[in-house]
Amino acid sequence: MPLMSDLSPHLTALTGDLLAAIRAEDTGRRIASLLGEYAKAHDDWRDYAFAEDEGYTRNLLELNDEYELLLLCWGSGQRSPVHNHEGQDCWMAVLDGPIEEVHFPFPKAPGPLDAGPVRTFARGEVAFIKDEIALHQVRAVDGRAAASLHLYAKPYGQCNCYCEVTGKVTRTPLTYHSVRGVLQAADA
Ligand code: CSS
Ligand code: FE2
Repeated sequence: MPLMSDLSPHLTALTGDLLAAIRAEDTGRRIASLLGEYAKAHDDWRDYAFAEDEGYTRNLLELNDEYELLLLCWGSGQRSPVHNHEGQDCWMAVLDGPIEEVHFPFPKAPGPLDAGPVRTFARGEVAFIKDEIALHQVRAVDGRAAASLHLYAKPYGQCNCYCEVTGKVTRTPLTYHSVRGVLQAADA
């Protein structure tokens, strides 16, 4: 586990509330509500935000045995690959948007992927996905940079990324651009 300094007060409160909710096996609705309320009310996440021209950044806020909380920063038009979530639950709360999510039904045969439902989320709105629902792709839209809070329960360090055109799957390590505000070496 990386060394982590203290978090700002509202994020500290959020990480504690999330841990209590997950340990109490609260509903997904409770977790979504904690994330959404934070996203509507607070801006201290900006202390941990880094943007990059090359692509969206993954900035670690909290990592424990139960979950991982990341701040993702999306430049205008930047997108994730189509990907899975390693059998884990994923909540995405928009901090600054809008952000578009496209579902892709899990492919039944080799070949191009079929896009499914598309939804757009504004600040304070929360998306939920897991592998039983679909694969997905996420991107910043409307010519604006965006930011989102991602909770993965439990944490994972690699995922499957899919080429939309061929369906080819690539096993992809998931790295951190920063850890609680501290930039990481590019090969970390
Ligand atoms: N799963 C992607 C972001 S979209 S949920 C990631 O963690 O980089
Ligand atoms: Fe995702």
